[in-house]
Amino acid sequence: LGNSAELKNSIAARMLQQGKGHPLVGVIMGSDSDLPVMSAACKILEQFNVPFEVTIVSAHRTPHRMSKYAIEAPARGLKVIITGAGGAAHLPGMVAAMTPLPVIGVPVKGSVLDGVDSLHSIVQMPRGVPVATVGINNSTNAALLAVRMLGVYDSSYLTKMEQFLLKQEEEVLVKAEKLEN
Ligand code: RP5
Repeated sequence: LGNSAELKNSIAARMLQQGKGHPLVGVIMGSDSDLPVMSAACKILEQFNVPFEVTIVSAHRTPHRMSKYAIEAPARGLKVIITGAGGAAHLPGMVAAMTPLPVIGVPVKGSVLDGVDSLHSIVQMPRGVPVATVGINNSTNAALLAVRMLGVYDSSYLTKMEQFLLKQEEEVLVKAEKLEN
């Protein structure tokens, strides 16, 4: 997933897989320009061996595709939907409005306003329609949160998350030790 061409090939491969496997997590984004940010989520899901699908769904440019995706997601077996969008980032909120599944929103930083526009669009949901919002461009945390959600019904994901946290802690302790000596 190093460059744009690889990313697009990866997306194409995932889209071909769609319907054949049984993805538990859907990773969707408003535009292919969000791919460089959203690829970090895909990497984490691959790392945790989570079956997932990834595709482009735009709230504004493909509204009918968006509603179909959100409405059909539970019956297709998805458990969590990760949504990335920038600017007037309506995708996460609108998907959350049309599905009972947990929806995680990733505010993508555009070329103006430093991503604060996306963050505010996603986080300021009305009562009754929650979107779990992560930091600007932080699709890594979106995927980690999705893995924790899957752990609620499949404890193997909790075990993997515990191992991840231990490894992360060890890495910091090694750095601290190097700094101290
Ligand atoms: C949003 O508009 C997308 O999520 C993207 O972040 C932003 C810009 O899209 P492009 O004009 O680059 O396709 O809907």
